[in-house]
Amino acid sequence: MMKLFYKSGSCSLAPHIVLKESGLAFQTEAVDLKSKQTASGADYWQINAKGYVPALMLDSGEVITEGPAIGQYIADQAPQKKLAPANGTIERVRLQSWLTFIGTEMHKTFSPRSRSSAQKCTRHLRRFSTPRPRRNGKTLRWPISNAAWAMWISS
Ligand SMILES: N[C@@H](CCC(=O)N[C@@H](CS)C(=O)NCC(=O)O)C(=O)O
Repeated sequence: MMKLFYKSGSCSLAPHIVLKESGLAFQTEAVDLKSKQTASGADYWQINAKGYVPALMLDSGEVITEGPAIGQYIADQAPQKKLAPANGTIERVRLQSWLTFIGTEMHKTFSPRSRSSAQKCTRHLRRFSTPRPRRNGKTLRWPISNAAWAMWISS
């Protein structure tokens, strides 16, 4: 069974949400980011040499790191849930573009410390999204996938 290594209140929430939404079977194991020990006493450096969460261990023992890669891997395991657009489509590239933007331009340089600042940032991020015409004539912002939102909200 897949196992997500996580820390509460951190960006590992994003793949955790994607796992829940996927309906796939998974386990979780908390990581103490100070001591780099997992809840079962394992040395986290041996699991993820980068020392940070999230990390996803597959049945094979292989470990995937980096939230955007983990989220998309999970989404691809449950295509019927439509958590991410299909690989090779322009929509998928748009998701990857947002995830890269969030991961590289925002996550490390800026962390909202309160709900109100997170909401402010979410409004700001919405303004970046591309407006699309709707059938009823109203304008709809291009929907950023749940995974991208989850990544943002939990960063
Ligand atoms: N590039 C990584 C960043 C992961 C990251 O920054 N994780 C933080 C929590 S949000 C962490 O574990 N920090 C502890 C540390 O770096 O020691 C990703 O997107 O998954």
